[in-house]
Amino acid sequence: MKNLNIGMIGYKFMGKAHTQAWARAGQVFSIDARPILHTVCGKTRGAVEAFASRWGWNHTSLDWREVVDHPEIDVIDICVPQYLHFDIALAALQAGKHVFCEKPLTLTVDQAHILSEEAQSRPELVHYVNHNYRRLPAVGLAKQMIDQGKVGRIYHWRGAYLQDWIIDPQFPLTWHLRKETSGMGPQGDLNSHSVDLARFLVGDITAVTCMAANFITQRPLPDEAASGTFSGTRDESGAVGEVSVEDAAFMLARFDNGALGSFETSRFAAGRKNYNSFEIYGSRGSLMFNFERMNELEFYSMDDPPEERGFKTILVTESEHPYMSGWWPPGHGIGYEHTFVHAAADFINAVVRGESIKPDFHDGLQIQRILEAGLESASRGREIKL
Ligand code: SOE
Repeated sequence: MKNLNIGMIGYKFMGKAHTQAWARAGQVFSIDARPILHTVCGKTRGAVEAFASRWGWNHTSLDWREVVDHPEIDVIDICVPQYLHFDIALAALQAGKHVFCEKPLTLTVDQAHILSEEAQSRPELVHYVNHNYRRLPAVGLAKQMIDQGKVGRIYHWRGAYLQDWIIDPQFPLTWHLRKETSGMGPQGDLNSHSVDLARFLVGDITAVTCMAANFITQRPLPDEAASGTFSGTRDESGAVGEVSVEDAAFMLARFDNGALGSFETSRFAAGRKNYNSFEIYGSRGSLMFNFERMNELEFYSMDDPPEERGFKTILVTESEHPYMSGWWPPGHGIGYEHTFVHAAADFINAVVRGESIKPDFHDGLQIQRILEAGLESASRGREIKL
């Protein structure tokens, strides 16, 4: 079996999730090539070396350009904050590498457009934006049921992606809260996932209208090296800086098939940890999903006799369910990290078979357009057509 050498840029939260995905994909699924943990890259020598030895990477690098240009490396895996995605992804495509990139694809539509064109001009390369929730068995089942007509014509999408990890005003101003490093607040970080799911399950979005809010406008400066997503450490100076992204955004959308949608996102929803949820209402039934109960999908069918109608909970752990045949017996659920394994397995197969994988950089561009239009609508106070 062919080896595929992976070069991973970044090694924190997403670096861990991706490493275990590359390592496990071939153990759990029959895939067409063997991913090799070739090189991991980061800024701080001691930390990147410690990561490599703990997680099984063969080499380390402190320079992403060296990794991108390395003749033995086939795939560039981008796990760094989004302000670094564009340069790395562009250089990787130009060096003839397949690219597996964390979301959202870029900081701006203009950058995403350039990446999408570059990818278009290199049809031999696989490019992928890691909206991992598409590869949850429950979401895959929802897609199958929609395609089988069980929900009928879709009238409504109701998405809510809520977290609470910056609700403390003393949580420091990490890169997630500055426009130059994150591009957007939860509209980019979280609604990018909801928009991806809505495009996967319902259809494309043609117009948006949105309101956004900032609840805390200044925060203590961070010790960036000691901080991560969900955990912030303040620096010792006691100085503060301006929050330059929204804290919450509530967006309404029109779909190309006539459905209406809503997308709520906030990092100020106390008690919501990773509440990535949606409801889909159609002419024959409804579906409900909430990541905090990720092994379940709720379904209401208009085809049931009226006296027996009600939401039923499907435990999505049968081997017939998407991706589940590789895992445990029925009732033995899976977790967050498994979505990354599914994405890695699909990506490897796409590379070997010369196929594309969704969502790709063209989808990443379209998602970026929708999110930016949302924030433009919030600042102008009117609907924006796409
Ligand atoms: C933080 O909000 C975060 O880690 C996102 O960046 C991820 O995409 C999401 O899956 C979980 O929350």
